[in-house]
Amino acid sequence: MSQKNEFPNFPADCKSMLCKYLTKEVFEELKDKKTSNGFTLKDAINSGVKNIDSGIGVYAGDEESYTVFAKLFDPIIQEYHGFGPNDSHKSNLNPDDLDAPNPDPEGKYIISTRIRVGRNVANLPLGPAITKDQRNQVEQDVSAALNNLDDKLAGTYYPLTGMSESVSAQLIADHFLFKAGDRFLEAAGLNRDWPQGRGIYHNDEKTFLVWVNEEDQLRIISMQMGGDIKEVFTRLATAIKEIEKKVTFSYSPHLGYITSCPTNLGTAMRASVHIALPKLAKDMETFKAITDKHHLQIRGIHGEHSESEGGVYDISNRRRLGVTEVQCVQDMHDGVVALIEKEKSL
Ligand code: ADP
Ligand code: CIR
Repeated sequence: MSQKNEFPNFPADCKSMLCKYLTKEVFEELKDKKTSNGFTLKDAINSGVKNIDSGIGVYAGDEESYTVFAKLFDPIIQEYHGFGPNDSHKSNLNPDDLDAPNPDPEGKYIISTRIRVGRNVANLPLGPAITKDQRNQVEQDVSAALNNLDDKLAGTYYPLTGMSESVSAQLIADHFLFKAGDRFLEAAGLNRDWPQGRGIYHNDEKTFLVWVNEEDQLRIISMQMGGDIKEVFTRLATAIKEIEKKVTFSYSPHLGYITSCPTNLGTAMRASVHIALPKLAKDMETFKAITDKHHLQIRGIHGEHSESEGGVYDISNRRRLGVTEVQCVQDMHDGVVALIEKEKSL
């Protein structure tokens, strides 16, 4: 990183929200500010400065970053979530409020369903500003809490340190584990001291998993083959409640669950299916019209910034803040029903 605290030069074709909203005026106003954890504007924007193909390009080092650097974060939050500085967030994790019968009971289109939430521990910096000791303490406390879970959530915590290359490669290929060396996270300071302090907890069936100290301190995940969205949501809601008995999460009435990336604020929930839509894939305009209408995002099948393979896509809710968890999953369900209907008609 350049040592100078100068306005970054973005190329003319840069499309990130960072280059859109970091005007010279905003830069001048924020460039010498820091949070009480010492997190600066330069730290917050480094990922988008180093990766000019970022969609967003900014990360928070702590909850305070969202107020100290509000002139930059607020317009990004407004554009991504449609959520203003005076709006407030509300949470609803009650599966009884979800109307989501399996959109594909014959299993012709939906390969698998996954719902995750991000969580961070209250009163600690977020990953981009956390110290090594704090990160290791989070790992200790969270793995101890997880090792207390029982019944269908009972499982084992596997630290990344000491995990063989072949085991981690298989877990990544099977969509269970986060990948190493992500350049967006690297530039955000989220890969410091890798692999120490990181790991994955899962039950035997690998239907309930928790990532520890990746982009957020916890990513709580429920997943299974097929399209039973309600079962996946119910398992997730139960797991969150159990973990909350032992760990207090960072939550604000305005921004909901606090996360390092502003796209994850609020519910911090991404509910997705891996779905085969080979015919619709040949008409991306129609495909995108349906996903836009239902507030959905299209990713490739190896996660963010990956490509589709064989007409299989990762379809998930886009909005996470100012809508409840039930609404996030409802968005995904209703959009998937519409996508399958269209695919059938082609
Ligand atoms: P995140 O879900 O935390 O936003 P990614 O987009 O990188 O992060 O996805 C993480 C992993 O989860 C990737 O391996 C991705 O393929 C996998 N994944 C996402 N949705 C599904 C799904 N519905 N079924 C199976 N694997 C999935
Ligand atoms: C980027 O800006 O592309 C990365 N920092 C990831 C942003 C989060 N992704 C998203 O759209 N949900």
